[in-house]
Amino acid sequence: TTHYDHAQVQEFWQYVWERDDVYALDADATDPTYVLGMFPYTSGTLHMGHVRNYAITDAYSRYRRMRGDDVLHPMGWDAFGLPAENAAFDRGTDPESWTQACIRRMREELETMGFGYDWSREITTCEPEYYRWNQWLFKRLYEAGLVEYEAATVNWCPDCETVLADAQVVDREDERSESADQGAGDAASGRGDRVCWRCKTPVGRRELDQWFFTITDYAAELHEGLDDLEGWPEGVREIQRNWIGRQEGARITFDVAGYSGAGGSGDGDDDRTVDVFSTRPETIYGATYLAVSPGHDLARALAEDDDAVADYITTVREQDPDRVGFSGVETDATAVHPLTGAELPVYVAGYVLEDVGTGAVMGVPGHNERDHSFAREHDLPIERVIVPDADDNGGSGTETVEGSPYTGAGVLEHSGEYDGLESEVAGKRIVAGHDALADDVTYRLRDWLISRQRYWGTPIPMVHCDECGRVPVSDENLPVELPAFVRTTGNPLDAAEEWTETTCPDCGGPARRETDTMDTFVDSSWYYLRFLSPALADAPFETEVANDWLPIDLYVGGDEHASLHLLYTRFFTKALADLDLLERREPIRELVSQGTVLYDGEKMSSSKGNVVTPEEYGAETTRLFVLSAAHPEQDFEWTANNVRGAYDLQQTLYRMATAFVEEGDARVERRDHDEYVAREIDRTIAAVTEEYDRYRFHRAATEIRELARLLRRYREYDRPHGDVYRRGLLTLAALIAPMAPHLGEELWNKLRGDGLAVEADWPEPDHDASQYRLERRLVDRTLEDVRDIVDVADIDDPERIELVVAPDWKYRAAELASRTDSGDDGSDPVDAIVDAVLAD
Ligand code: ANZ
Ligand code: ZN
Repeated sequence: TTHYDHAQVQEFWQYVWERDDVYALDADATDPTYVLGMFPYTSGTLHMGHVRNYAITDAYSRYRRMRGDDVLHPMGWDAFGLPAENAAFDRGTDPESWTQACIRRMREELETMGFGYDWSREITTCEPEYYRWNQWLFKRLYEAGLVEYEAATVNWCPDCETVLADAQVVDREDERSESADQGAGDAASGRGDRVCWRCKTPVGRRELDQWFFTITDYAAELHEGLDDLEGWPEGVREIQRNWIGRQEGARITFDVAGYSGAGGSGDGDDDRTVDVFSTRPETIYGATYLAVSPGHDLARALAEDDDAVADYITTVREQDPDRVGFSGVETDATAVHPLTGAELPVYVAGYVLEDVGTGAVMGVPGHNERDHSFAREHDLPIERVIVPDADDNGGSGTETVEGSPYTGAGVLEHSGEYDGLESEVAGKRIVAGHDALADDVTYRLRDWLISRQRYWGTPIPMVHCDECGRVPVSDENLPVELPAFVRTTGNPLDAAEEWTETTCPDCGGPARRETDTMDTFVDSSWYYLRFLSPALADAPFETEVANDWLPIDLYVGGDEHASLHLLYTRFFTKALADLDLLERREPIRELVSQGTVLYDGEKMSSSKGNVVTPEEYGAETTRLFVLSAAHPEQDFEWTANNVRGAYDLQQTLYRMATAFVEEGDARVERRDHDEYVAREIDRTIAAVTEEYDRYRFHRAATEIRELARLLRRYREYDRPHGDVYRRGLLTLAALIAPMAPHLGEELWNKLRGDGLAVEADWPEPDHDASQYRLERRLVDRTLEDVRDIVDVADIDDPERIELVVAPDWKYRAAELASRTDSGDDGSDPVDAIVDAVLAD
């Protein structure tokens, strides 16, 4: 039969690959090429984003393998998280069974797609063998001072009496927040009427002690390191830069006096200082008040004697952050302006954020939007100290600053000795000229809150003892395993009383286990290391192996992970390096942030019901289509037509190989156009190699199609030369095998009859192909078109003509030229073609 039965072909080769264990990493590999796709969250089914992601890593690993590399291409499961808990709650099952069922289904789907993984390295984050190392690593970070236990504000449902993850806080209209995927990573948008997903009660706020990783200790390195990540898309680096939010400015110290509280912070002094951070020190003469956040030490101290302050702090804490606005309370304290000596009022204000800068600001209403709003609301003076440069015609120079603040650069006024200076120069001089000011850099990055008051995660390995305080569980007692799941509105771990009761590792007295579990982003921050030694029993990974095998050579995933996951992974790597567990400080060499698959302009997703399942067209068609549709980083539209195109290509290649084998009808003497085709084969090998090296699968596919078309013409025209034609077909089989491995095997098998394409050597050009590697983008030119182009452009350089000439046209013309004998003198047939065209 000449019909390519994709289902049968897929099943057959998948069986052979598994039987021959072709994807297992060679046991003596010393420095394998590490290709990794972001492991999937166990949601129950693969979506088109996964398929695209894993088609990319699969094609690249197959290509590297054929180039002769040892390749590490593993797969695992991001298996903890809130959705499993919700599903279990809704369906009366437990998260463990639900997750394992999801894994079974998804693994089958991956296998159906023919993705080649070393399944002996499979890891599952919800299994104690994995999460014990989360606990172990938590302890190492704890010992290194990178873990803190601090009060933080959480969403609280007063009816269910439980903490809610951001994903469990929904708009009143919504059934459930759509982005329930990764749990509580991103902050909820906070607009509208925010209610509990389960009981629809409006959500409040609560203060709870929570566990943090102090990622901010690495802010500077995380920021600077981005410049050297040359294999990362600039867009992702920019997202990380913004996330880290480096800001240059000055730290300004204000003396504060006039309140009677003893302070409570233990420094015992009535007079204290408050540092503020400002990006615009040149506006200092416009400062008309000082404001501290409700969590600032000064606010706490003032609250002791001032009920209004205490009440305000409580109110803000319980409020939805979006409701806080520009509320604030004036205190009895005053701050001394460090340059003018003026006494400024001191406010506690909710718009000043506790963990940004120093948690305090100097209010400059004339030049800062937020300060302006605050001043309007509290009748504070608004002063203008910078006017736009006259020749800047930057606008509102004459307008009063009452109406709107002037936030641009300009020239100073009402600023003492600095009047008349350009703002940038003035800023530098002001900082240099006063002890109360110093250059400073801050980062918007916050510490990583890892506590989740949920069941389906890694238990934080700490106990609370009345005598000893917080004590880590000893290493010998890891893992702290999850107790059986119970269905409850709150945190099931709080309900597991027997589990919670334990003894203190220090004093042996009664103690309670920590019931918070870890953010699932902890699991994914170091999983890439576990793949290196997945069965290791006494450590999370082997340092020597990691030092030899890292970095990840190619990491592929969706751009929704451009900020958090990739930042956390980089943080973990640096922290592990500081713990002497690793040499490398950056885990990923090349990163591909794959684009979105669209359907009618919308993201293909199960919630929109527009998922085209791979089975509809066969796995191979889907793979080939998603790879050939666009550059991996670009979005593309799923269109039936182009899917059909990917299907037809397979049929064509299959028919060509079948016909050749069956008919065996070939010439033995070589003519000019045989040489031409032979060189085109070489040229294609060189071009496809270059495209695969840069993950430009869509361009590799175009080259492959062009060669296929040339070979077809070659054969249709006359009996082709046996060796040339056969080599052409074998080349196609090898070149397409990384993207369409089942087809690759089938062709290889037909033409060679032995060995597997997956283990074949990557083809090498017979000739020096470099001289033929001219770019050709116009593939469907006819003779007439070419003559027009040559005429219009008045081109007389044959190389430039070659740029616009399609290979199949060149073949036909080469044949024409050889028949008119113009190629017999050994001249380049392409020259002869050009002559023929021009002479016509
Ligand atoms: C005085 C000033 C004058 C500022 C001026 C800006 C403009 P942006 O504005 O995003 O670049 N800031 C500092 N710490 C803060 C905190 N904990 N909570 C809220 N705001 C805080 O951020 C820099 C500015 O944010 C800082 O510079 C500070 O206001 C404010 F014409 O200081 B500025
Ligand atoms: Zn104790």
